[in-house]
Amino acid sequence: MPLARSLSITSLSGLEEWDEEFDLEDAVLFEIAWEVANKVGGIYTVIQTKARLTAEEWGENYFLVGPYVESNVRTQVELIEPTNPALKRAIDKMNSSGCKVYFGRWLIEGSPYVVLIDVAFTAWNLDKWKKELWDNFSIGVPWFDREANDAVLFGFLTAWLLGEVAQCEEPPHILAHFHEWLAGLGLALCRQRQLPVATIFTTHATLLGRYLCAGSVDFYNNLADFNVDKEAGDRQIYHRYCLERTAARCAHVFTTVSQITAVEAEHLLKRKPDIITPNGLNVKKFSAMHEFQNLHAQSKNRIQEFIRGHFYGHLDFNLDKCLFLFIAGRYEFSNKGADIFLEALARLNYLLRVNHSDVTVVAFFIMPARTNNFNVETLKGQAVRKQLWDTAQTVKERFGKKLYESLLVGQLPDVSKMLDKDDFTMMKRAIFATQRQCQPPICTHNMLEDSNDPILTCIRRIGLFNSSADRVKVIFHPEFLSSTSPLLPMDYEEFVRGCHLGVFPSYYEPWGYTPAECTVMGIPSISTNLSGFGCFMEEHIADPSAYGIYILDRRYRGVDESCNQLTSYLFQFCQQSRRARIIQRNRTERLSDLLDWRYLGRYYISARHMALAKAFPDTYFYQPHDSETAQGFRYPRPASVPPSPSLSRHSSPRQSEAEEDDDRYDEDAEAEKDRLNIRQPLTLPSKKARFLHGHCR
Ligand code: U2F
Ligand code: UDP
Ligand code: G6P
Repeated sequence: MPLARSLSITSLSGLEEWDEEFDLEDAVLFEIAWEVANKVGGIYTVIQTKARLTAEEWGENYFLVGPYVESNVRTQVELIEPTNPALKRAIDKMNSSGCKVYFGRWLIEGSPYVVLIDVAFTAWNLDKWKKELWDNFSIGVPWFDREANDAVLFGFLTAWLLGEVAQCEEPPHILAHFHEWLAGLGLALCRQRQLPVATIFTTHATLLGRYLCAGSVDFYNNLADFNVDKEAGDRQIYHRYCLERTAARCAHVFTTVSQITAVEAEHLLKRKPDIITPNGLNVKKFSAMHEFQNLHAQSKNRIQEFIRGHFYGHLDFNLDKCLFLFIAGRYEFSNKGADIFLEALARLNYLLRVNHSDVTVVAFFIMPARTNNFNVETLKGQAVRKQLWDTAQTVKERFGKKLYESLLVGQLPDVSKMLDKDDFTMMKRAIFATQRQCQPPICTHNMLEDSNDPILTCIRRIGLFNSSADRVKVIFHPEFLSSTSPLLPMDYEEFVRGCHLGVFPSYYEPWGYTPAECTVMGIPSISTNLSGFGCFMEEHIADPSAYGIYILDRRYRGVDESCNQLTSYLFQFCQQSRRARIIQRNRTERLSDLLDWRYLGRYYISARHMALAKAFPDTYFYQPHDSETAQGFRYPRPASVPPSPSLSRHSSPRQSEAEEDDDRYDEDAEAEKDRLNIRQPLTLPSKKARFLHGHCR
């Protein structure tokens, strides 16, 4: 078996470093998820961004296992012969027994190996396997639940694969990390068949939690009291719930993505997670320190171009004083907080109007819904803008030619003759084309369920119709963004960079990648203390809002109060000067290291060590770091923010206006000062693992 490389992290400016070396020789890691090379949602982001670090740590001994989806494989995977002899034998054996299992390299950073299983090809086993599931676990899966059927097939096939690897001569120590209920059955089968496999189960949300929150249940106050079997049964997800609960209960190590989901799991899945494994990102650092600010300016220009087209004929606001806000993600209207965002926008509109503000806010809603493609009015907007641009270019060329000819004969041009009648006719025609009878549209697409769509219904109720008196305009883009779109040709990352603030006031959010992505791009965001991300940031930053991390209280306040708090955050944000926004973005971006897998990956490492030690106690020994209360860190209040508690409430950079006028104020010096301060640790339940190989307890 080739040697795995060990991990050594030394370059996380200011953060506690992890530089322990440990020996992973003789162990192989399988990471199993339905979203391996298959984008469905947030779990894909977890696996895809973490791959580079895990591949660095495990080298040739790291294998991701997922479903074979032809369209994905064609664009993302290079199929090759299996590199590992034990795995090659296992795959060959399965393929000669009527399965289709592929091996390749996933073409992402870290190029990890992937084993992709065609579940449909073995669907003829479904009834047999379902019977086995019923006989051994008493879980009955109904025929009509396609996703659960896939989970059964995927589960039996992954357990088969691991069983084959375990049967080879001189088998390695196998560690298998399963993500989410769709992959969970493979774990339960490994345990039931008593395979020599160390298992980890990570849940990214609980099924019941998601369903209960989407209804009108007071979730967090009743967590301990739900009759879980009945609630699952009422929602016709009892079998899925059983698969999830079985995996959580059977795992050697059970983890969730945040503390808030840990509490949820304890009550709904009846097992307290052994460790929290927060979600990280693969943070790219630019060599020029403020490059991300330039990218913001570039992307913002492109969004402004779109706005010019969208609001043609109604461009009565100053684009230079226009702020772009957005919410994005799964279309779960109340779970994602789109409901209170809209309500807060209506209140903000009122505040900006009565205060005669010259700021205009454009709020984007990027949430995929069922549509019939772009609507004509929106496409026309971009066509009109293009036509005006072309007209201006034509006139400019003709103007330029006359100017040139005049200079050639040594004369200054007669300005009154530079534009002739034809030019004016052309320009008048172009201006006439910008006349519009209707308001600029709210929605960019033809919605299939227009009359009962929750966002559109709410907009109708609160009356935000993009009228010229409104200081808050709304654009609903019910499709994920793409750089090939004829309307807004930008990918999601470019779009986020061009915006000023991400707004994610979620009610149910186990982690929430969207605000984390904003942070590493240096874009401030609003999240809540009911989201894994919000709680994590609250725990690690003394004054989050000073860093552009606004955390809404949805835990201890009623909806109306939370909405007022959101409105006041938005209003405060609108009052910031450009200089203040630039300083704030710098501070936000400084938090990137905290969200980097190079830092957060250590929790996965601990979970793996814990599992190996539990499954193979004669070989591996796990001991948490010296003291149980291992010290972590906390980002201090930025050096330039006054430390007085009375001021800390509004500690956005606006409060530091004195510094804005102060020539001596130096952001880079502030950054350095903060980095040094970080070295003074406060609290964090971080357990640094000491991991010994080859020693018995
Ligand atoms: C959790 O998020 P999930 O990804 O597990 O959420 P799901 O509901 O299972 O997946 C829904 C995904 O489907 C995608 C969209 C969603 O993320 O990207 N989608 C789509 O591609 N097209 C559509 O038309 C509609 C939806 C959890 F909830 C998060 O808080 C965590 O951050 C995440 C990772 O741990 O896991
Ligand atoms: N996203 C995307 N394109 C878009 C909007 C969002 O790819 O146009 C991605 C975004 O980058 C994030 C994911 O969708 O990674 C949403 O993840 P999050 O954890 O916020 O919520 P989930 O939908 O997984 O519950
Ligand atoms: C970045 C650019 C600046 C630009 C600013 C606009 O910092 O480097 O050149 O002026 O963005 O900021 P704003 O918040 O107004 O979009």
